Amino acid sequence: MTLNLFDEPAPAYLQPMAIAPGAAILRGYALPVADALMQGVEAVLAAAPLRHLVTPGGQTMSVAMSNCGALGWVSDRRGYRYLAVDPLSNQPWPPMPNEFLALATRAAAEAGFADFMPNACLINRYEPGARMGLHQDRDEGGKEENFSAPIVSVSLGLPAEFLFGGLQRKDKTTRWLLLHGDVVVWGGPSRLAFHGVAPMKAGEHAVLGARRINLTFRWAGLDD
Ligand code: MD3
Ligand code: FE
Repeated sequence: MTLNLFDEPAPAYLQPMAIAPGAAILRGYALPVADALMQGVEAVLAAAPLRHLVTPGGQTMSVAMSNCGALGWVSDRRGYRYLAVDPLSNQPWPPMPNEFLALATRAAAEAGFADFMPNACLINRYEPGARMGLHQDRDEGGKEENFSAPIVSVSLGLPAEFLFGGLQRKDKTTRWLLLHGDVVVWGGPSRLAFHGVAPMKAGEHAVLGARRINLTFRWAGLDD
């Protein structure tokens, strides 16, 4: 007897699981393209190296960051903002690799955002001990405060304990383990939810070693 794959139901990850209104997790969705994504990451980082940004309050972030696409997120003593040029090189950020854009738009469509067109991809690199405090992502909205576009996140490498809260800092958080290949789409009422990442545990991922890479795809407007 031959297994007819065409009669199989769609794999579970093609049914996005809602974790909150507007937020859907697609477990393992990026696994088939994880190696291609990592090739893109290494190419971007060769042109725009990871760096530990300083917050407006003067703290050096434990997560190292870079960007690709038309706009990149930066932080320094003057504030948080999106820039078209990498301040380290005074050159445009590297273009978004085609596989990045293809995965992000396909995942957004699975979650109900058919015409997501990201113009920014933030690359976060976590080593053991790195963390990200509870925050909202508000810098994309521009002057118009337009948050209609979702954010798509892709996790690669070591697992992370992700904290997901509500629209106010004091709201209680739920914890989600994000694994290599997981994709999450954050839109609608979840777009401005507080969230963070607990300190990373030590570990060794078979492909990435002792690190986690998180890609977040965004549509960002400019303030001017
Ligand atoms: C929920 N990054 O870069 S990705 C960030 O794992 C950031 O590196 C985390 O928070 C990381 O800003 C979390 C998941 C994520 C990203 C954006 C969100 C969740 C979100 C925006 C709104 C709500
Ligand atoms: Fe965030």
